[in-house]
Amino acid sequence: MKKILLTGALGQIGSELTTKLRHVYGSDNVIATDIRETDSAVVKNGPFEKLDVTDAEKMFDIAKKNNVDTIIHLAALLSATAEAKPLLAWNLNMGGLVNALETARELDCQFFTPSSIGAFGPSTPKDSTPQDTIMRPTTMYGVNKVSGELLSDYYFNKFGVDTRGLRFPGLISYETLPGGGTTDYAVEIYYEAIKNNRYTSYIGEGTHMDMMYMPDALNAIIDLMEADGSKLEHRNSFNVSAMSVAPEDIAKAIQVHQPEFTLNYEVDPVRQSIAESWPNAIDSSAAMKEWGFKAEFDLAKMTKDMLDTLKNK
Ligand code: VAH
Repeated sequence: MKKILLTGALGQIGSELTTKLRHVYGSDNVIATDIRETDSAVVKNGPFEKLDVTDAEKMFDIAKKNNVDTIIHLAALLSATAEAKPLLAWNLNMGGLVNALETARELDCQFFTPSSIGAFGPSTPKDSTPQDTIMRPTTMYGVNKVSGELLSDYYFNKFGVDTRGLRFPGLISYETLPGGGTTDYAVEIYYEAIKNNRYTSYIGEGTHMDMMYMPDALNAIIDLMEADGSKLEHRNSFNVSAMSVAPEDIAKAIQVHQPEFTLNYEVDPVRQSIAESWPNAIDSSAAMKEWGFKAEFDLAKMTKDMLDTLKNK
């Protein structure tokens, strides 16, 4: 990666990945784009352009003008929003992806887009979910993600585009709040712990999902993109996870620091049913074997860092 075009740069992953990539590759070598513009560091600290990813011509023009060699395509609607607006999700998630893949093909760029544990469905083995297994998601987001994996593999096999992807778990971070996800509760709980020392979870007790702290997610993207492609047996997309937790597990980790913290539940049936269609815990061994994936943060270490940082924020 030398010159990178990033879409969805103001989102939960994009806002931190843009800053990290600018540190690693140089600010002028990371062109951040998003459909909106704010006065954030992403916009102020390096090249930024407004881009609606359904505008193929503008995406191509920005990529060509900046002579990029890498496209990191993050712009997408997340699971809960996609379930509420399925046709918009299909048009944006798939239309944007096709435009990004076509731009990568025409300009010979390396390509990354995230998949998700949402690409799995109720018939997928729920524990130690294998890298290669049945994938019949029952959500629009899952249909988008599994289609995106197949399309990205197609562009590699048919056109030789160096496509790579990660099936992300829920991502926990303190810079930018996620929007419209099913796992957002795992971010909200830390903000509420600081503000009110209590949280009401919309995901029910005992509902396990894979999670990962944002620093590990950012390192995984860079490590995968810098990995020797000849050693990759898989491409789109690798299972990666750092922990499998239920809401009560996070609450217990918070109570180590805030013993009075309380958790209660008001389950949202839509997001609960999405969560229940996903695995409890996936197997990351292919990523570990093929490009050395390793998560540094477990639940205890992440919780301490989240609480310490949010207290000072
Ligand atoms: C969502 N945060 O909740 C995203 C992610 C695995 C979950 O894909 O939709």
